[in-house]
Amino acid sequence: MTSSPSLSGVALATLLALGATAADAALPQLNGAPLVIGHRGAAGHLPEHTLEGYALAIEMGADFVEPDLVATKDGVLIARHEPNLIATTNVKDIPKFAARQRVAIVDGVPETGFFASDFTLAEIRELRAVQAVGVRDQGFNGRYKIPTLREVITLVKQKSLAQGRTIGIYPETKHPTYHKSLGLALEDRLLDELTLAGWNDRAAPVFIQSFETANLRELRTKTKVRLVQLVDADGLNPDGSLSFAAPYDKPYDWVVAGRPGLFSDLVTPAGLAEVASYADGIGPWKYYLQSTACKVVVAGACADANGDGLVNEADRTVLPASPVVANAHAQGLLVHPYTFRSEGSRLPLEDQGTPTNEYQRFYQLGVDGVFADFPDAAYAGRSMYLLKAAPVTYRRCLVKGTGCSR
Ligand SMILES: [Ca+2]
Repeated sequence: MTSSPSLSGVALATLLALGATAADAALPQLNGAPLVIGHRGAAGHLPEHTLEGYALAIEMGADFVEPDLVATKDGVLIARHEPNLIATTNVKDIPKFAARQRVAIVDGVPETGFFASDFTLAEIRELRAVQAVGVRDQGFNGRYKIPTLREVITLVKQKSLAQGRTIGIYPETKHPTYHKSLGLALEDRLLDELTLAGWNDRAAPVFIQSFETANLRELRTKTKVRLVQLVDADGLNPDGSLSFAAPYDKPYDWVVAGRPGLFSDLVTPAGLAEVASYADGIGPWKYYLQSTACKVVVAGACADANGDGLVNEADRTVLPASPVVANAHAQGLLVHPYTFRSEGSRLPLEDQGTPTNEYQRFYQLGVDGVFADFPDAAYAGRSMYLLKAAPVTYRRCLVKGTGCSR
């Protein structure tokens, strides 16, 4: 199940036996072991938002898989990260769709491409997914279809039965204001699908997430499904402070409503109290919880500290953790940061190119789940964390991936 060489059956049994001699300490999580959330499926391994990617994430131990949602011209919810299909499908290579290319304004930003709302579901069925990240395996391009939300739910239910554990979905309403402006509002469509699945209730294995606030408030009046407020930023400054530039500076509904402020306002104690009035958790960019700073700064920018000729996250050093996890937990809010990626260029110096080190670092901060492009690494990191923190209590979670939450 895991890719970790250190978790062989013998080692696992030995550690479990050792752990059984000591009382388990309580975990810093709000509700049991942290969740492994397959980000866009298993986007590090297979093209994002495909049934094959979601299935792989589940086979790698993911507790939840994450379909981002956009609407087709005929109002069907499909799994895509962007309304613009150009980067994640082969649409630009299909001559019959060439005339569909145009400029659209998404959250105030003009984009050129092919937009889901210009395609019927029947036309979407003709497209195939591609790996959007150039350094990742391009060998699966052109093989897999673009799934509907309904197909994702069907897959997850089949996999839950087959694996004997409950696997959930973590749908994100993408650009809610934009979709409303097109007459393709996502919220009721999503709730209709959840109702059809028997999953429109508090106990459903579902979290709904959004970077906007107004649509979460609207959803709170319509459903008891758990809601998560995403908290974005634009980037990281050399000193580890977050930068804020449009369109990643604030929820787009705030722009429309003329509300001042930044995403960071949502993770102050007052902001968290506000979020707790309509949501069950936050999904912050991980640097809100523990940031990184340049090891060497030259002319106001990060320099190549590790001497590999590149300047990236591996040239940054981990800073002390912020109080955001504790403050969110004090409001009863779950904390599910994003996005964890296994490439060495994405890991700061202290993690030494080993993704399980980063996961353990965040699990030890008390995060309640992680959005992982490589769910196998998130699962392996969780096993290592639980073996140290609570091997007896979470034995079933360690061995079978069940009973991870209390
Ligand atoms: Ca470097």
